[in-house]
Amino acid sequence: RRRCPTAPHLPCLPSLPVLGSLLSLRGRGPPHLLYAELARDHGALFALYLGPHYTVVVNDFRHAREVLLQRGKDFAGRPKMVTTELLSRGGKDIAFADYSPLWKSHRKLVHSCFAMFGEGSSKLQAIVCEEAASLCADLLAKTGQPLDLGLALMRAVTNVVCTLVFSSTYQPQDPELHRVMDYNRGIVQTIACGGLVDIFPWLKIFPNKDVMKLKKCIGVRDELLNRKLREHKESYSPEVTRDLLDALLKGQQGARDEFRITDDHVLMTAADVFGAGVETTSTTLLWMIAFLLHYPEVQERIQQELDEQIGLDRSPTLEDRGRLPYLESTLCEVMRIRPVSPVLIPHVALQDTSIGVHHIPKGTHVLVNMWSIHHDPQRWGDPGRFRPERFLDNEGRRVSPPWFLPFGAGPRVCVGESLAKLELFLFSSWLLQHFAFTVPQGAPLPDLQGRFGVVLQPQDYIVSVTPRFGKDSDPPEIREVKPD
Ligand code: HEM
Ligand code: PLO
Repeated sequence: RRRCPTAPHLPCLPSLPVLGSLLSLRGRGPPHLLYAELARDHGALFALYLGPHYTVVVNDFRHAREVLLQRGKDFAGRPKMVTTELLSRGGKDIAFADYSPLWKSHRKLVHSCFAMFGEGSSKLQAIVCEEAASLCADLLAKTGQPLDLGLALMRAVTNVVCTLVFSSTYQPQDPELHRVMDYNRGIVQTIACGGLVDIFPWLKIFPNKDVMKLKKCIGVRDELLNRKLREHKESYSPEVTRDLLDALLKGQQGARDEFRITDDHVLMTAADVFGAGVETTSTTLLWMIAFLLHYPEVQERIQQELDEQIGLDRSPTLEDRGRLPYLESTLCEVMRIRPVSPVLIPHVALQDTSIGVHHIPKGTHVLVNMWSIHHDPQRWGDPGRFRPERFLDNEGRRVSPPWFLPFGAGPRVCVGESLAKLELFLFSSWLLQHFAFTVPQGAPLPDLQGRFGVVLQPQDYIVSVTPRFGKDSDPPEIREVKPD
């Protein structure tokens, strides 16, 4: 077994000049499973060369806690990759931008915008409930026929972020909505997926099918974003902050020179929030329904809890959060067993530092394999089984162990965490209060393996929805939630 010269006790995969350790990795399935398998042979922390890049792979909680939290600042960098540089115009966004003072103030600005629109204010709840109501109406019209939930869910979550970012929404048949879904799909499948151009940047000089597809999708996205920004600038007034785009324009004007973000930063931030907001939430909800089809007893128990705590006379609101621990623990279990981001966006060591007893030189790439952490048999009994009860204590109260980290942690923690949790709670409670989800007759159960990309998505599947209220009882009243 090879050792790394800088960390003699850290196992290192065999590597060749130029190729690095690629020969040990080729054709062996999606990276999260491959790294989990390598961790079984080499230990939870090992190193490899992805092309020229010395990369350390973290597979257990103890090391992840050091990288993300205890020495989070040391590891807050991001590598430059061909695909993410294209997507973010050279790192002018939040997620794929390397650490810098400008990035720090930019991230802070986005955080404060979120605080203004979301989290504490009931404006966000009103937006989500309106979309949840529209989603339920959409599904009600399709009862009895097998359907692909993806489309309806995608519209609902897209409209939430569209309202937050641009103050606009889409009708179901809007061709622009379909364009957005198409370009997102293309980007998810090609961006930062450990593809060869990200490992060997010089490959970009050759025609490459994936890079061409990515460029085309980015072109479609940019046309849409440019139009939105133009319209906002035309109607901008400093007295009213309609949405995130207005707040960013305002933040841009107020800042000192060295912290002033450019128009490109504003656009790329909108793109991040729009992209992350849509793909992650819709994917988690799709995984949830897929698992509920496999585990109908879990679905029934959630519905029993909804019936007891809320009934059919009113719709769930955020105040009901503490009253629905089983629903909440099911959402946690979904994010544990199928983390949307099974391998976090790569981190980079900004200075010489360490993980465990091992020295980590500045510039080392670090991959945190959340899949391994969420499937560690030492921490989770029977990790392959879908068991929401693991997030409940003996009294039925919700508990969350520190090694459950679906949003990451530390300086690079997800900026949308509270928005995501709020949306997941409201959408899932509205959906399960209104409908029973079953596998259409003759159709197979959804595949639970997932389609690999930057986000781990389920394969498309179809489902039947049946309203849970009979002919004699009215559906729950959809009451408007008034903003403060
Ligand atoms: C980063 C998970 C929803 C915006 C991340 C990271 C994870 C994550 C694991 C990376 C942490 C790291 O690199 O160490 C999730 C999950 C979601 C979700 C599981 C929903 C179920 C959202 C939403 C938004 C969002 C709704 C925006 C509105 C971002 C951004 C970053 C990020 C901008 C980059 C942060 C940075 O690099 O500093 N998210 N996310 N996410 N997320 Fe989320
Ligand atoms: C989703 C497709 C969009 O077109 C572009 C985009 C922007 C931000 C990305 C997001 C995609 C996927 C999920 C990511 C998010 C930033 C943080 C989030 C990677 C590629 C996660 C889960 O880490």
